[in-house]
Amino acid sequence: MRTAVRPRLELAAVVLAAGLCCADAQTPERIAPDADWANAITVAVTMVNYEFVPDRLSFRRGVPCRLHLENHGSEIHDFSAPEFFKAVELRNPEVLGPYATRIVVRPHETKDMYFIATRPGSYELTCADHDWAGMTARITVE
Ligand SMILES: [Cu+2]
Repeated sequence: MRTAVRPRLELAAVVLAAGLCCADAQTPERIAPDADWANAITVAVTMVNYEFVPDRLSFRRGVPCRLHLENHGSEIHDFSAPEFFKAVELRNPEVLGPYATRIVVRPHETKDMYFIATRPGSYELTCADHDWAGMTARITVE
């Protein structure tokens, strides 16, 4: 009886351990366990009708960064940068809401995105609703 039960317990332990491992892999601290988020390098961007201020953003690869967005305009603006989002590890992916490619910021709202850039390059930033009005910018990851 004892020999029949025991392998099952061991299997359960292995399954449990695998489950914990996978759950752990989804938390960002797994990506950078020692990242010092309290001292993340902050870049603040103000969104107005119809500009990003500043319109040249620069981040360094491999260090914790915080992108602080403030909408001072009277319309909804978004931080749309699909290629840039592919080049970073997001600590708080929920900031993207239902979209995978942009952060929507309502008038008078602020949002923070915490991330570590992983891929150097130059990335286009637009407000998807107002790119026609020249609301575009450029992000550089060094
Ligand atoms: Cu806009």
